[in-house]
Amino acid sequence: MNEAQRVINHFKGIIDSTLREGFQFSRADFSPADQKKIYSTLSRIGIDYVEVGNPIRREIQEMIQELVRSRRPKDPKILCHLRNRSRDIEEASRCGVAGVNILCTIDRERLAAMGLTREKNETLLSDNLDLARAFGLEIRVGVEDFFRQDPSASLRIFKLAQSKGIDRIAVADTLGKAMPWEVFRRIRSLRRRLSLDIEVHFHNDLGHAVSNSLAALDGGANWVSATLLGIGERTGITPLSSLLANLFVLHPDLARRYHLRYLTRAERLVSRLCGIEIPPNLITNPANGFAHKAGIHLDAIVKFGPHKYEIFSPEVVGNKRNLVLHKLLSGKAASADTHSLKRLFASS
Ligand code: HCA
Ligand code: CU
Repeated sequence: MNEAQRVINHFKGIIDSTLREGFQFSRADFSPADQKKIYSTLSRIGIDYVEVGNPIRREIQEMIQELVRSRRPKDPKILCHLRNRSRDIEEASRCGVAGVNILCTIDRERLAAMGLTREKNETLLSDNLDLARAFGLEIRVGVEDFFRQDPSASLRIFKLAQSKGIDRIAVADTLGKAMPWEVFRRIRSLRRRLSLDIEVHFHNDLGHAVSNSLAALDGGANWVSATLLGIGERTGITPLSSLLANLFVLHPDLARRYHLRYLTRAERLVSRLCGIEIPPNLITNPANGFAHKAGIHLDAIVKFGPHKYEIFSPEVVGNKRNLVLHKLLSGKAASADTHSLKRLFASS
């Protein structure tokens, strides 16, 4: 089996965290109405799960309840992101969400500040998993800052989760420090030791979030956490459009399960709400995502068609082609009839 097939065989779905991790982006402050718009845009794309914040904050709780009330059966399932605390689980259950994403810290100093040892934390987790189970919630347990923590301590948390029959474990690269080859190796090792689903969450501090997500899928991960535009804490996490574009390239049939043509519109919505441009390195950027400027590129496009310099056509992600004629760069193409050139290759 080659890498592309392995990635696709392991992949089960996407957990969008624009309403949780994305809310932690310095420029984000989504009103309840904005959040409903984001949720429905994610639903249109066909996203499997949407992660929301912790309902112990009243405003967040009201928002979650509103999403749950207006949710239609085919809309993404809603997951609350929680700490390893019984109170959080009780509040989530009261909201009527499908499940909980519990995040555990195993850092000794952080635990000590909460009056906990690793052992006490594990007992607490065990009780909280029973509680969430009793409420009939789907459960995921994640380890924060996985790549800097002691592997055996993480494995103990995951084994405990597995023994309780929970649905997924999650690996969070909280600082965005992991390298793709390390991700592949560590996830493959977890895959060999555990039978339950693995979710991954990669930050983008070093620019590896997308590659790391793919390396994790290759190693045996099943679920990927992403946000529209990739927004989140600091430089954010895996951008949804990049992730889906990769899956489309690896396996066009699988990515047809998602409606990629809504991606540009969805990322434009979030860019507008945050008061920023769509970053130029995203395929959904309307000005440059599919812009062609170099003479060599334009010439090949004229002679053979846009596929010579496009990985797929802009319509796939709901974007548009943009031919940029510049007297210094475009060579002969620049002297061609601009209008007919543009008409010929402008996408609808
Ligand atoms: C954070 C928490 C988190 C959690 C990820 C997860 C991280 O730092 O805000 O629960 O999967 O990156 O560790 O986003
Ligand atoms: Cu994060």
